[in-house]
This record gives sequence, C-alpha cells and structure tokens, in this order.
Amino acid sequence: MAYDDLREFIQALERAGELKRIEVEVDPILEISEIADRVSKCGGPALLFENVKGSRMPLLINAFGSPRRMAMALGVDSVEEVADRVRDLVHTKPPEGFIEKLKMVPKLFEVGSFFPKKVKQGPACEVVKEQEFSLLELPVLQCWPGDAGRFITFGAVFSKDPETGRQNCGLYRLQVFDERTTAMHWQIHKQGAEHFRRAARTAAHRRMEVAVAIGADPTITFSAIAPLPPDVDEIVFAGFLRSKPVEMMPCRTVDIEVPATAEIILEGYVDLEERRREGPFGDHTGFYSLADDYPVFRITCMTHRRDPIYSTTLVGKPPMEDCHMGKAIERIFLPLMQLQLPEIVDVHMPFEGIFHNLMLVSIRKSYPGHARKVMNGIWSLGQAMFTKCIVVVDEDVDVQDVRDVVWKGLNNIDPERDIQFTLGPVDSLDHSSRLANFGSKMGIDATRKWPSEGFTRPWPDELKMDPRIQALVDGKWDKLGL
Ligand SMILES: Cc1cc2nc3c(=O)[nH]c(=O)nc-3n(C[C@H](O)[C@H](O)[C@H](O)COP(=O)(O)O)c2cc1C
Ligand SMILES: [Mn+2]
Repeated sequence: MAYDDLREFIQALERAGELKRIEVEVDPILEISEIADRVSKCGGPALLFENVKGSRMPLLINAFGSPRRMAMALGVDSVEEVADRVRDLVHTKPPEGFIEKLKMVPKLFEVGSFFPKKVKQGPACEVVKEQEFSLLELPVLQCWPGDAGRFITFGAVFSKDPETGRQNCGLYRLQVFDERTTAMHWQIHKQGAEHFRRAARTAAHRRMEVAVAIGADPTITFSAIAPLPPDVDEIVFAGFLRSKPVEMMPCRTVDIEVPATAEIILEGYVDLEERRREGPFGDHTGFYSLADDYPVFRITCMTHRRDPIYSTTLVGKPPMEDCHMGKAIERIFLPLMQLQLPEIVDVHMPFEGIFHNLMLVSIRKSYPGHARKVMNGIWSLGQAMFTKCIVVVDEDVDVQDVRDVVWKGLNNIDPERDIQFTLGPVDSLDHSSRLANFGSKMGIDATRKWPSEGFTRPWPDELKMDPRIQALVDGKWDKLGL
C-alpha cells in the first residue's frame, strides 16, 4: 500500500507501535543527535519530537531505522517483495500468442502507473514565502560536536539536465550558512554535480536552478538515495515502488517540478561561479568528512504545508538509520546487478563496511579467473565503483553470514596470489585514499582454486560427520545427559 505523503507513513508507524512522540523540550543542537544515536543503537522506534527548542515545527527522525520500518516505508512486509517485483520486471519475456499478450495488459498498465502525474499545486505550497522567511524556522540539527554548523540531512535535491531537460533527484546534505543560503554538497560523481558541469559548459547559463523537497513520501526519499543509473528518473522509480504515480507540481520561482505532497520545498539556484567551504561534518563513515569547497545554494522561496513536519536523519558510527536503507538497496538492486553479472548468487554489504568499504559476493564459478571478472564487473557498475574491498566466494558460502565468509574465505586464499589491487575513483568520503576521490581498491578471490588456474595441489574436503554415526548419537543423546 502506498502512502500519499509523509503523514500517512507517520500514522502507519504510530498504529504499528513503531513511533514515539516526545513532548519534552529538546535542543536541535547536539541533543537530538544523542537521543537518536542511543535509540538507533538499541533498535528503538522512530521519534517525533514535538517540542524542539527554537522552532515551531515537529521533527521526525529514525523513521527508516529498522528492517520493519524500512519495509513499511515501501508499503511491504519485507523488502524482498520489492526485489521479487524487480526480478519479475527485468525477466519479462516478450509474449508469444494472443493469450500471452492479453495477460501482459495488466503488467503494462502497472508500468504506466510508474510515471508521475502533473498537478498545478499541492499541499506542499499551502504556505508560500517569497519575502519574509528564514531557514532558521526549521529545526535543523547540529549533529556532532565538530560539525561546521547545522545541516539539513534529508532533503531530496531536484535539478535539471540543461541538455536534455530531464530532472534528477539525489539526496545531498545542505550546510546552513545563513537564513537563505546553504552549501550544495553534491559529490563529484553524483548526477547533481554532472548537471552543474553541463550548465557551466554552456555560456548561456550563469545560474542553475535547484529545488529541495524535505519530508516527501518515503518512497521518494528512498529513491533519492538509490544508486540508479544517471538517466533513470528517481520519481519514476518511486512510482514503481508505490505502484501509484507520484504527483509533481511546478515550483513558484524556478522551472523545476517537485513532489506536491512534500512537507517543505526550498526553491533557488546555484551560482555557477561560486564556491564556499563546506564541512567538516560527522559522517556515516563514523568519522568527520573533511571540509572542502562546494557550490552554494541560494534560496529564493520556501513553501510548506500549513503545519509542516521537518524530516531529518542522523548519520554516524553504524548502525544508524541509513544502514537499514542501505540494506534495502542491497536487496532491491541485487536482481539488477544479476542482469549484468548473472553468475552472482548473493551480495552482502555489512553495516560496518558503510556501503562502499566492503562487499561480500558469492558466485557460481564456471571458468578460470571468474572471481576476478566479477570484481572488475562490480567496479564498473555505477556507484558500486566505490567498493574498496570485494571478497568473492563460491556459492556454497552464505555471504549473509560473515562468520561463514571469514572461515571459508580465509581458508581458501594464498594472499599474495589471490589479492588483486586496482586504481580508480573512490568515494568522496574516503579519508585514507592518496588523493580525494582517487585511490586503490582491493579484490580477494576467496573461491576454491582450480587446476586450470594453476593450482595443482589436492584440495581437501570440508569436514562432515558420517550420517550413520550421527543417527547413532541421536539415538543415545537423551541417555548421555548432556
Ligand atoms: C543520509 C544520506 C546522506 C547523503 N548525503 C550525501 C551528500 O551530502 N552528497 C552526496 O553526493 N551524496 C549523499 N548521499 C548519497 C546519495 O544520496 C546517493 O549517492 C544517490 O544515489 C545520489 O543520486 P544521484 O546519482 O542521482 O546523484 C547521501 C545518502 C544518505 C543516505
Ligand atoms: Mn540520479
């Protein structure tokens, strides 16, 4: 079931006992972080702070912060249901014969429902502020003591490709500089940054228009972080997730469309010449990401609902809310990875690997060097290019069980022979690479080695007890008094 907006999701969370309202006054400077961190670490509920110091708006945090809430956000009981829908969609065969074609009709109808519906206006612009407004009306968090300031952490940033007119939606943090100015932290590899480069190449442009939706329906926020290919519209993906079109409305002061049922919209532009120091910011690596120069977002208009709810998230040492979103991405994108690399059986990115540091992959190995082909394949797939360490194991290893990977994987390797390094782009948040955005990556071929790979020693069998002895012991077990 799809939610029309964030409020419906909040109501659903509350009905399910997954949300706690907090009436005690709390400070958005560090205090909410400490509370949200403790709650994240013990698998606690979503939090709706109703009395935030210095703001009239309630603040929602940790709404995606458990497997159950993440599934609820997508309107399912388990994110595997979404993965199954993706698998079904990508494996649709062209119909043969009339009956099969007829059977396709509902499916095509479903695909039609993914596309957004244009509306003139929506609740997101119940209140329009062009003259008198300030970002400080929002209960923006300072997340960690060493942060350079307050950061809007859950805004979906909409920009337009100046060449194709296609919109992108990516979740990038915004450091608040003053009442109407923030940083625009789209990292170099992201689509917002690409739109910016394209706009800068055209002499006709001195400004690039941007709009930010805070508190859109949860499928939109999730789509904004999803590693979709550059020209796949996040809003169509959100439509797929909801099985219902997203309503999009035009902004008041810029030529961009935004979700009509969001809580808050910031409209404005990025000057193509301007840069300003952004950060440091306590990041999802569990360390502060370093200060760097980023474009500046100048806000020309703020619209919101009559009684807006400010939605945010806290990142930090795992596990945090974003880990559960990352897990959903791992599951939902597996069928798409398998489309390119069908030998992949399963993939696991442990929380402590913060998405880009560690990927455990099991494969059905069919030829010499197969594990290395898979590593190189992953390093060439969109944002999976950032993966610092890829461990490839045979299909009999359960990658969801890290102990199984450590035990079998390490038994299987001769490190000098089986570890391979490569150079390439790395995540902007990596603080150990030789240069920002550029460094090395490591692949470990932890599959069983074959004679055709030059391994001519005998390979031992895995320990397994004789079933007859097991049956014998089963029969005696009760008498053993153990
Ligand atoms: C909580 C959270 C905060 C994020 N902040 C940023 C950010 O500040 N800058 C950035 O480039 N990516 C950030 N990301 C990752 C992007 O949202 C993600 O890479 C997304 O797929 C980018 O979309 P795009 O390819 O359309 O640019 C963040 C992700 C999460 C979950
Ligand atoms: Mn995108």
